[in-house]
Amino acid sequence: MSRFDWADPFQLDDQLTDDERMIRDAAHAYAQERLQPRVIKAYADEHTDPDIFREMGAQGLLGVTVPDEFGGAGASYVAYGLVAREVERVDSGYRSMMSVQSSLVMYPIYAYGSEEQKRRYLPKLASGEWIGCFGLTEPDAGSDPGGMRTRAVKTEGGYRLSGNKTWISNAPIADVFVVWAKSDAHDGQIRGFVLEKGAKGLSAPKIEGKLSLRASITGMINLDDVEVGEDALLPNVQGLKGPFGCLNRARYGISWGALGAAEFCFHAARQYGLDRKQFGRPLAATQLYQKKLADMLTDISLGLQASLRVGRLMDEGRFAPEMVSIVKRNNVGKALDIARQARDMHGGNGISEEYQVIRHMMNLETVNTYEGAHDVHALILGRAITDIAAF
Ligand code: TGC
Ligand code: FAD
Repeated sequence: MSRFDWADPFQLDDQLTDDERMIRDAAHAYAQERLQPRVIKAYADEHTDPDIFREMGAQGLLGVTVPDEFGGAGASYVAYGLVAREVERVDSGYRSMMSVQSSLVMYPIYAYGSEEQKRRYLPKLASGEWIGCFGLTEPDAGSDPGGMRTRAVKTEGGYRLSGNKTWISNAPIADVFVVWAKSDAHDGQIRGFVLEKGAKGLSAPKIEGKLSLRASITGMINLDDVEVGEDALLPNVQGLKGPFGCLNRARYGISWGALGAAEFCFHAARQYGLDRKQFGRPLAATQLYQKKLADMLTDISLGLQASLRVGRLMDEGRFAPEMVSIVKRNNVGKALDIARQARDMHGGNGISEEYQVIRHMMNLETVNTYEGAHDVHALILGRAITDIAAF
């Protein structure tokens, strides 16, 4: 028999390789030493510091799964998940910055790009010198990206792009834009294009007034007859499976990340309950308080084991997208419940920025919606179970 550790109930640590533990520890140290001290002010001021990309790049936290010949770390999907967990333990917005760059910008260029595209973009994205964004969602096409209106029209030397993307993480500070459009030269199929800041007709205004994910900048991408060369097209994929191939990776990372935020809230609620006395005893001495902690511990531990399993299958090339839907939907939904409970367990202090649980709670509302809303993942699973699409 071994001793029970409430902070690692199923001995997850033992199930990791030395490399994974090393990457996890480096991400933990960076997140706690460099991100944690600035997050409260960044969130209050709705400020995104672009230097964070360069810092993450220097720590090897961008493009963790991309081979090192292109500047990545060449590590496992489990390592990538562990990084997401450590960064999101501080703030979902910081994890968003990291995961868009890694899974939604570097991955498609690596998986679908030409050799020239890989050499031009990946090393600078890995170092954080260039910031990337991923434009799929449109004002009238969110859960249903197949309904997008953005068009690519063939020209003599390439393509002319027109349309509008919205709710795009990193867009206002991006140097590189991975944009998905229906292409008339390819039977109206969805194709990916890599655009660069400064292209004529390309603008990316900031979306103001977010009350969630305030440390991560979000914007639109307006494409007003943007002319690009043939070399902007991602040559090796067409159809919705292009963007979905990227989303599989990002959603998987989120399944780990959200549990990092949940762990922060759980640990904070535990400590608060031990420190705070009412009716002559610590809150943590009451049955209701302990039940809530027990529920949190259970959901976090089960969720981490499930993400670890999906990550191992991903590393072996044996995962199915529905597995990702299970862990994204479950872990984010549970994390949101945990953050709401932790907010309540802190009483009045729970609404203060100082205790941080309300910031996680607000962030997780976004995480529950983006990368496939909670209910949309239920419908993806429902289709797999019944063979009937109920979208
Ligand atoms: P459907 O008919 O199901 O599929 C069309 C084609 O795509 C293929 N496919 C996939 N391929 C790989 N992985 C997946 N997960 C795939 N899902 C579908 C499918 O095989 C088919 O291929 P082919 O060759 O036969 O054409 O498509 P549908 O239009 O019925 O889709 C329905 C649904 C609900 C699955 C889908 O539209 C969906 O997932 N909606 C959610 C949209 C979403 O997740 N948007 C995310 C935007 S990016 C974002 O939020 C970034 S936030 C980042 C941050 O800040 O962290
Ligand atoms: P809708 O699709 O209109 O959904 C609204 C509600 O209806 C949801 O509850 C949904 O579950 C439900 N619903 C939808 N369809 C059905 C159905 N058939 N049956 C039952 N219920 C249904 N997108 C990008 O491309 N790139 C990014 O970098 C990016 N970053 C984002 C950052 C932030 C902060 C936010 C908030 C969003 C971001 N998104 C990004 C967009 C995100 O992916 C979409 O918001 C998400 O896919 C949902 O689309 P929607 O907002 O249009 O909602």
